[in-house]
Amino acid sequence: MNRLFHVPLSPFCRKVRLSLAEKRIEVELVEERYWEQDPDFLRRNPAAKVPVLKIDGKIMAESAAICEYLEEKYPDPSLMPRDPDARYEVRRLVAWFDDKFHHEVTSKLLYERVNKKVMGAGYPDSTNVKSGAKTIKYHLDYMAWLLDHRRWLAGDSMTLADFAAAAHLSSLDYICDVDWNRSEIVKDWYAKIKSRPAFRSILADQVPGFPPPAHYADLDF
Ligand SMILES: N[C@@H](CCC(=O)N[C@@H](CS)C(=O)NCC(=O)O)C(=O)O
Repeated sequence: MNRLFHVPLSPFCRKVRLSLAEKRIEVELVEERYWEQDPDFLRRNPAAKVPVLKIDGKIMAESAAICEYLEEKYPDPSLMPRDPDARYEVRRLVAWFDDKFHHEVTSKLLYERVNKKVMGAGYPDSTNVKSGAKTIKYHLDYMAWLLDHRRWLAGDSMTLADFAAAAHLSSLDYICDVDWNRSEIVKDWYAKIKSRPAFRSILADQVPGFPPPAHYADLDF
């Protein structure tokens, strides 16, 4: 049986879950409290990070490498275009969300508000929270600009770039940190991606002590 060691609100784990589900690859989800540094977990991934995927008799880490492996091994349905320029744009945007957005927004909001409490690592740092809340506006505006020119973030078909963005935004939406009224075009994009069957398991996530807001799982939010 394939297994994904994950934590529910991790955007990197969510990106892999979305790719697996879109490709209809069945997987057992195993919650891994990575901060407890379980020796079995460290053996699976000495980098001590989730996601870790056990598939095809192998153990894999690093969400970008995992998603590219899934794309090459299970190409249908495809989440990468064929054309090199279009592939470049997908990779650029995946990096945008997993590096820049993560550093400027996700780590400032989600990690401060949720991870610190779950790990017993103290109270949120209000300077970080303020900075994340301010910077997400710029990112939503950038997404709106992209979607003004394209049907999906990286072009005319849905790709890994959309899953990377949706993984971060859905984790932040779980704690009510996305202002969907800022841009109708971004809201429409999220409604489209949220209604895909691949999104179901993410919408069913529950983190003890952090109930999601009512709109989180609502397709008509
Ligand atoms: N580049 C890694 C990042 C994964 C990552 O940072 N995961 C977080 C959870 S959201 C984690 O495991 N952090 C533990 C740590 O940094 O020690 C990937 O894409 O898989």
